[in-house]
Amino acid sequence: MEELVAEMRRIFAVDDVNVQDVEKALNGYKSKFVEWRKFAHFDDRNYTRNLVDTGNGKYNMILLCWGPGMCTNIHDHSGSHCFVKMLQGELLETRFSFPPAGSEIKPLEKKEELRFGLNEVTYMHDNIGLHRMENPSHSESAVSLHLYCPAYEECHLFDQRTSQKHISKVTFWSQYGSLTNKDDLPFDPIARRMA
Ligand code: CSS
Ligand code: FE2
Repeated sequence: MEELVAEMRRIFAVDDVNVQDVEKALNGYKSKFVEWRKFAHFDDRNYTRNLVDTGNGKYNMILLCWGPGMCTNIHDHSGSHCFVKMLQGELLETRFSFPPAGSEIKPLEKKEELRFGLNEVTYMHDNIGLHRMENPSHSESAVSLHLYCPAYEECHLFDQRTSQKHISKVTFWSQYGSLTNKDDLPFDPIARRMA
């Protein structure tokens, strides 16, 4: 994991990110529990985001911990590249078309469903569309490593039935292995809604 972070910092030292280089580095990493367990903090109510590295301001590397059945709302990625590497368990991704700006009230168009298992890597971008990620297991947890570049603090959540959107803040359950002070997390239950 430390080597992976060092490799990412090398890749991102240049100005233009090469998506293939990032995918190759993530594919090359084989998940080892002892290497990432210090970042893996679960919550009973929601999936959690645990900040691993900010890459000198070039990206956010985040470990996501998913209890059985937990899922995101349908969301965009604020124009950033989004890479996902599976470290444990399985995730189901449902992709939707990005609705045109100022679009009328109608359901989002579902495009495809994809499943990712241990050590698999996937890539997402607003150019491809929107997605929902979920842990489809009723009994097993899942852990995934996400890399977003550039890092972003807000994204949009979309209502599947109406295509209407609203802004949501990206908050961290822990940072560099230490739990975030709960006073620093938004109290507003709407702001706490996860992407
Ligand atoms: N972007 C989502 C995770 S799925 S890529 C989030 O930050 O909650
Ligand atoms: Fe996402």
